[in-house]
Amino acid sequence: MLTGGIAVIGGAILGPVAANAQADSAAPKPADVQQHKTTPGGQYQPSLDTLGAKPTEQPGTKPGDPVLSKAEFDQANRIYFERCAGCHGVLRKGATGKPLTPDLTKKLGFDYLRDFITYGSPGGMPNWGSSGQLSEAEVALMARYLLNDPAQPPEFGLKEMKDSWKVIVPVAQRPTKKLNKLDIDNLFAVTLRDAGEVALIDGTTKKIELILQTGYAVHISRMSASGRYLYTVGRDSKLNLVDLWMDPPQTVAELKIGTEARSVETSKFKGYEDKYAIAGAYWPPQYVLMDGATLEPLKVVSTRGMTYDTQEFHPEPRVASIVASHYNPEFVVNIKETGQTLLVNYKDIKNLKVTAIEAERFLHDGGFDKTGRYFFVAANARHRIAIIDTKEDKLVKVLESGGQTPHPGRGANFEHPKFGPVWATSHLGNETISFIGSDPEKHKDNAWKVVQTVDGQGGGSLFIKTHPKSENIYVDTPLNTDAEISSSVAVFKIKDLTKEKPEYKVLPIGQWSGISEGARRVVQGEFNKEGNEIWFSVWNNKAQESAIVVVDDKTLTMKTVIRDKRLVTPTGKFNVYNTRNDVY
Ligand code: DHE
Repeated sequence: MLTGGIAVIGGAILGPVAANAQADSAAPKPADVQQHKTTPGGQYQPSLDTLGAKPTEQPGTKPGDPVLSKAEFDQANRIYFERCAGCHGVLRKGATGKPLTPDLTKKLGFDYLRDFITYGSPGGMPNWGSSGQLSEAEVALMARYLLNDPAQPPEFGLKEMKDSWKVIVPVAQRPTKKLNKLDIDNLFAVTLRDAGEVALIDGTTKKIELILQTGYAVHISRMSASGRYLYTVGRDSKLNLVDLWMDPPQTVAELKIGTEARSVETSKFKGYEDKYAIAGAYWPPQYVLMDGATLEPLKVVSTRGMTYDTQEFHPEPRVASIVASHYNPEFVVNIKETGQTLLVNYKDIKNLKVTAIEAERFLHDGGFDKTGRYFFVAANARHRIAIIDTKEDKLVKVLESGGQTPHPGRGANFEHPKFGPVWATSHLGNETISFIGSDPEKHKDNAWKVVQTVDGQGGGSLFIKTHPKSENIYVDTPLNTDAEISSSVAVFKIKDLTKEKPEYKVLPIGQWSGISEGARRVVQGEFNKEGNEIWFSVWNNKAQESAIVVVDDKTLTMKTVIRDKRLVTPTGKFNVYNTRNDVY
């Protein structure tokens, strides 16, 4: 359901769109804004609800500031972190939205703020009041809250991490060989988002082998280089380390690395397999290097610092995607607000070497090219892709993605019939699917250029997928506002890309699931190890039934539907083999 400019998905509010509060000189008039529509790209913003739920100290009131009681402050603070902080920043210094610090808000005044929050703006601010999302009293409360100093949520350093750290099964008590009969390489770790759980599903039998308790609104899973260990990260920054050799697999260690986090990865360079793990936080802005087998936190590094372009201090640069280099003992850590890609060398953690690459602001998600050397990362709010050479440790290029708000997931690699090897992304903001040349040796003229764009079903796409053995490219559109489009997937035949206007086939995955209730958003295709079938989540809200639909890649027909009451809000799926080997 899309309400008042925010996407309410699977029962979770994804957050507000970017605002331009202080950009407009006069309060917006209802007549100007009634028509404005929020784009899917704008709807997809972080909701910092873990932070919102934490007790935060109320800043003192300056003379002339509106006075908020403790109860009013707590309520406003919660609303701010859940709905506003994703765009305007935890400290209100601005991110994709404008800053809302008191020096600016006081110039605008109470009436302006109240009206802006009520009616929103065509620039992207949702109409929180007139949509009914916030009551009149809540809007007035938020306007008063914004006239006060920002609240500063607590830091989370090594001490707090160590206090949260649990080694449930010490390394010495773990098996020395695989004890269970699971086909680990073809297991799928499936995020059960609103349950705070991960399901382990067998890729052949489609049986749910196990449900693991994980962090709040668990986000992604990554596998160690050997495939033995599975790491999950919750939005509350809780990491679970699962030993897949045990019978049954179980969580062997836990750690919290902050208050809000989204990414985790493990060392993959030769000689360092399974040795280190890394996780990145949104709050506090930091990344943490850990022992791969126990999650013992070894080094906490702040990301606060200068923006790459204007070289201004940013107090809360969030850590977005992290991947492990195959060419150097390094993690590739992408920092949103400062626009830097950090190559963090883990060879000598005591004397940490970090190469800071000037990439682009608002880095989000990305993946490698098929050789594993070049990393493509979407600077989504800038509509650009930055390409990093992880062998030479340098920026290759930043280019326009060809569409609005690129969101590749890890992207898709295939041999284009005309242009040679390409990496592909779809877009949140429109129907464009872009193919970027990725072979600087044999196809030099095409390398690092958008060689072709094709039109998919519409905007609201989050993930594009193929497999080296597949002849198809699958594009989801879970955030499209049209129910038929958000519950289906477009499939392009690679061989048809030579046509002037390549056509796609629509797979009605939501309908195939047999579920009739809910929005049935279809999200994130993931191939099995063989590369002959692709799994899609049919994502309803927590109180409704969800499912996973397995599609035969050759015939593009439905093969199996996994329906089980334990499959609560399934979203991301991570096949062990494909994830540990970066096959996509
Ligand atoms: Fe994600 C990856 C952040 C909302 C499903 N998501 C990522 C990554 C980041 C990120 C930084 C890259 C991790 C990496 O590679 O190391 N996601 C965010 C947000 O900030 C955002 C927009 C809002 C929020 O408050 O969290 C957000 N993400 C979502 C969802 O609503 C999705 C669709 C459903 C869910 O489970 O939460 C979702 N994100 C995913 C998935 C991946 C991901 C499935 C990994 C894709 C892959 O193929 O690797």
